[in-house]
Amino acid sequence: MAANSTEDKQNSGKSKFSDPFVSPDFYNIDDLLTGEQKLVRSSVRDFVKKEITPYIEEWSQKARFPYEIVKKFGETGAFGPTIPAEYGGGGLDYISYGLIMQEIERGDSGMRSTASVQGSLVMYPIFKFGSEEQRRKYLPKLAAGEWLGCFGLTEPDHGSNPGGMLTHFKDMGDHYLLNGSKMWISNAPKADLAVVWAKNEEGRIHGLIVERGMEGFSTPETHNKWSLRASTTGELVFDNVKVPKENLLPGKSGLGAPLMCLDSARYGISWGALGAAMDCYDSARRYSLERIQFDKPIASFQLVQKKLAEMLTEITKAQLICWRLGKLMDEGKATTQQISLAKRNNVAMALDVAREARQIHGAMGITGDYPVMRHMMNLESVVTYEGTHDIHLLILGNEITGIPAFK
Ligand code: TGC
Ligand code: FAD
Repeated sequence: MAANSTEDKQNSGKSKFSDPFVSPDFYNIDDLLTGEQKLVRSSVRDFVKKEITPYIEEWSQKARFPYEIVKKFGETGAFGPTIPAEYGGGGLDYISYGLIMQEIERGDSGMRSTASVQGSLVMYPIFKFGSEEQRRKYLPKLAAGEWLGCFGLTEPDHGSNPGGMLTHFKDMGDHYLLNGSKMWISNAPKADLAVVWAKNEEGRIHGLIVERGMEGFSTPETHNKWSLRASTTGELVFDNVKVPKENLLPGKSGLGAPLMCLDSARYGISWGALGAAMDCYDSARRYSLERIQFDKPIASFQLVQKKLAEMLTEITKAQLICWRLGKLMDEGKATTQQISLAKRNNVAMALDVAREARQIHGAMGITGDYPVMRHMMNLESVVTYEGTHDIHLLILGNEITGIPAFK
């Protein structure tokens, strides 16, 4: 192993990167949080400062998914925070869940992807639609990070329109026979199991738990991404896979089942994007005070102040959206459309903040010495996955007018 590599630094516990992040809180939103929520946030913030920020640039530059983070996420309670403790989850409220996603994505969107897929897209459907046996078999191991899961909805020819999926299964009497493929699946190459959405012979969508090692099931990795480089992405290929009947999720069928999971994940992304924006803003603020041009810190120029003031304004608005949406989630009142508004607004806001922050850093902004370019590239995936920016606009358009404009 080359001297000074990430592995060396991890082993010695040292890194050249320090993490001076200070969280913006212009409207005293902390006053709205409970003691427990603040405790959860500070413990995850400490975790990110110790386990993610010192290494993330190198993982991203080398496109390395740090598999060892899975167990560490389990130990820190990042997987399934809202799942009841009897199944290994955190038994926490939705604002705590949001704060966990905010802190992790402050570190990196790809790391948040790993955690939100495991919690919202794998543990949630098993908890919500699974049998008691399935809950007891899978949830504690997923919560602890002993197993990693993935969620297979998107197909090569069906992204925004998952209802058109071709992956299907046949009832063979004592098992199901699964055929088809999924694409762009986060965690897939390293996953121990996949929650897969497929049509039965009547064309009805069901969730199936497919385990690594089942004959005919493979997970080829997707290479050459410019975004989410520390997250692992792949395909799911099913070639006459015999799936035991007890692996079908019995609690709900139809497209509404995966869309319910997406509500939970999109909610987490709203908070996560906020974390990425906060990191970019904080880096730009500090850099602008230190960088001297024309004998003055660049922070003294009105155009730089305009950028910073607008970033802080948008971050503050997004913080208020997240907090209110979290309350609605906890009361069981949040609608899909409210979640769409938050995901769409906050991810677009974070992308704008990242691009402005990149400009404030000048040439330094394109290097891995600062986190902004990495966040910016990551957010190009976040604005597309879990429903593109325009699909969320159409979800809102449908809500406002009652007219679906998807088709
Ligand atoms: P539509 O006709 O609107 O709905 C079909 C059925 O589903 C019901 N439904 C819901 N049920 C529960 N919860 C929800 N949120 C629901 N939304 C809809 C609906 O009532 C209907 O039920 P029924 O009984 O009448 O059949 O469906 P549509 O085919 O017109 O599609 C609507 C559309 C386009 C909004 C939807 O398909 C969509 O959201 N498309 C975007 C696809 C998407 O977001 N994919 C994400 C894949 S996973 C991912 O990206 C993970 S990235 C993870 C990471 O790394 O962090
Ligand atoms: P398309 O649906 O082909 O859309 C292309 C363009 O057309 C977009 O701009 C879109 O807004 C626009 N468009 C499409 N339909 C309409 C319309 N009706 N009206 C107007 N414009 C429209 N999926 C999973 O199932 N599991 C995962 O874990 C997962 N992880 C991912 C990780 C990464 C890094 C990425 C990039 C994607 C991941 N996805 C995952 C897939 C993701 O959800 C899809 O990419 C997304 O839903 C969009 O589908 P698409 O890429 O096929 O784009």
